[in-house]
Amino acid sequence: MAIMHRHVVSVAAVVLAAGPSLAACAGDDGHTTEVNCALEDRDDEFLAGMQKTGAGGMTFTLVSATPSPPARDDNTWEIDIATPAGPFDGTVTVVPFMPDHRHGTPIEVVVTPVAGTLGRYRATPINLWMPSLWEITVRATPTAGGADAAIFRFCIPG
Ligand SMILES: [Cu+2]
Repeated sequence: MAIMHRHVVSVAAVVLAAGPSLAACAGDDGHTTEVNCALEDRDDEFLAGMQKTGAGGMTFTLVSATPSPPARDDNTWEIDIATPAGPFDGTVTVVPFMPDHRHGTPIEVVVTPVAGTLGRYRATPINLWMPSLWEITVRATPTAGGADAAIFRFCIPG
């Protein structure tokens, strides 16, 4: 019961903060029931060092996640990005999105290069504020050439 109550409060807070565009989320997707991630088969199994390859051939390695595995509310990730030619250098964005609810989070993820390790980026806060499936899109745009992206999918229990 305590979990349900806390959840309703957090939904209301975000709806108030973000305006009416998120209002539909609170009523139509069963948020008051507990999310059982064991029943979710679209998510990735988190593993430090897990890697995805974008359509353009860049690799995106989730070097570390804090907390581990990814959990509700604020997360910090370190991501290594490489092109076939070597470590990536350019602009990186990280955007969380809930595909079933069609919304993200009002808190922008700040992405900064990690000093001393070419191609490594720290992303924080990745604010996964609601239980259920999240898609976290990591997009890398080089100073020259085409952008590439990878999507990490995690189910947040609650
Ligand atoms: Cu949602």
